[in-house]
Amino acid sequence: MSPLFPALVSGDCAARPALRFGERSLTYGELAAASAPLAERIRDSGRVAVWATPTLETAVGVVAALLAGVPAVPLNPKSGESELGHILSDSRPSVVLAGTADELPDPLRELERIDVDVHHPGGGTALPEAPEAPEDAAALVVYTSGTTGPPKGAVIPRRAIAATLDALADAWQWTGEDVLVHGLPLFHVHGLILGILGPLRRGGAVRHLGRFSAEGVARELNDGATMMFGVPTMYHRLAEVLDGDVELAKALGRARLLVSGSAALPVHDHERITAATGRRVIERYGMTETLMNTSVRVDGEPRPGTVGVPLPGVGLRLVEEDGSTIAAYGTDGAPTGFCDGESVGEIQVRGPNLFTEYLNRPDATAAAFTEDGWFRTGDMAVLDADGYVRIVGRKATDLIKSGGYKIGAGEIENALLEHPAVREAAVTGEPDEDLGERIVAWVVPEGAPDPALGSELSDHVARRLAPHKRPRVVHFLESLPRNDMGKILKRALPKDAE
Ligand code: MCA
Ligand code: AMP
Repeated sequence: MSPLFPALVSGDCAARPALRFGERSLTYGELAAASAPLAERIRDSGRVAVWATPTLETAVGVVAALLAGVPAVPLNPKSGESELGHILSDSRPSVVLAGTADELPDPLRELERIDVDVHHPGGGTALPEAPEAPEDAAALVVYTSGTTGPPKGAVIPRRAIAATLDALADAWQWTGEDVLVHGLPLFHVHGLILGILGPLRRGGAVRHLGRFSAEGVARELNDGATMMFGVPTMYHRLAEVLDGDVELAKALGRARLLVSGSAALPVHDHERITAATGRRVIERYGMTETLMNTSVRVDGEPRPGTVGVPLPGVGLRLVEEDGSTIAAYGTDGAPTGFCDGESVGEIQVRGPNLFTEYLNRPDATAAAFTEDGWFRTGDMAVLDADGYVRIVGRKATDLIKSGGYKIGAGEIENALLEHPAVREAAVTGEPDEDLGERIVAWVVPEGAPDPALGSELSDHVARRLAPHKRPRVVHFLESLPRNDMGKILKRALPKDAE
């Protein structure tokens, strides 16, 4: 297959900047020199875990795995014991790639550890990508939450990465001249595939902030960065400070492209940013399993509140509960059916951008596709007459999007129930200005709750799963509302009023 990173393997761009994390950076030549020997070393490994801190080491480690044709499993370095244990026993990596100074938790100490050396001497060597890696070979296994149970590993083939990044290049006129700035985590599709592999596929540069901040964004946009990627919480935080910060407004006004994704950006935040900067934020819609499906195009009409039109190569349809198609819009031809901006159906997609399977979960993989091979996203939407997609909700209320992270109510409930002071637990997502949704726990305690139990339960979830999965609010109740069958009626819970 053709290489995933032509600029890296050709050697033509050796002197061009590729990656920058704070003060540390690599040109394409240096990236080739660092990743080539690492690729050689892991070529015969099974899966390779990557301790995905927001650093050069993570980027080099993932690039090396892709060059070697070995699937990489990015790990959230803040994963709690139970989540990390599940991911390791499910994906069974043989090696873990980490930075020299990283302290790895116990379960990872059992694996062979390779410290990534980003400043390998002898810069300038370029390595051809593994010629044997076919297009449908696994490139990444990315863990994503469902409504119940632990996260599932979505197996993402090389083809999907190439297809999605090239479709975005078409929609955004994204070239090697672009310099991207972002502060997204590197263990999810948004930050890793779009935010690191995207610029590298184009032969352009990325500057990672390590941690998102308005100052960091302004500094980089004032210093030549042309695009920014972020989740709505980041744009909301920018919108909150824009009024009093003329310099930030000027910096954002300089950007060629401001892109938001992973959750809906409220129209109010779109409007505040446009009013202050003169720039429109472009939304795109994707999923771990599908990579990117739709986007507002730079040559199209920006329409806040929509996620744009299907990307090249993506087929999209809206489907009724009974399986009948309401409307469709795909690669071939104009929108058909009820493209009236009112008829709601589940978004189903197909195309080269899709994952191949959930690792070790043939049942879940089969359930995710229709009989005729379309992927059920679980997102509900309407289609406008000109093909713009407007997401109106989600099929499963037990999936929560907080800060752009997808979190299953079930996994948090299970973690809460493991705590000795919890007799019963239910978890809901409530609207939150900053996070989109905040996680709220409803707990029936064993006996009278200690005043500190709320924060203890929150810490317990952070330790077991991950800090972003911790309940932001914990309510104590005498009993949970249940129906005649004993099922918890979440809709009958009082609204969280914070
Ligand atoms: C807080 N912390 C704790 C606890 N409480 N640690 C342990 N125990 C606790 N009880 C720590 C956190 O680890 C963190 O540490 C710090 O306190 C702040 O945490 P938090 O409040 O959760 O973070 P935040 O500042 O509110 O983060 C907002 C954020 C973040 C930066 C917007 O939510 C974020 O990065 N979101 C991006 C999500 C994303 O990339 N989604 C993509 C998946 P420290 O200070 O060390 O950080 S979706 C996807 O990929 C699809 C394909 C798509 O369409 O894009
Ligand atoms: P994840 O499983 O973490 O990859 O999250 C995928 C989900 O994020 C999708 O199914 C959508 O619900 C949501 N999502 C992603 N981008 C957008 C967007 N621009 N607007 C609304 N929802 C989005």
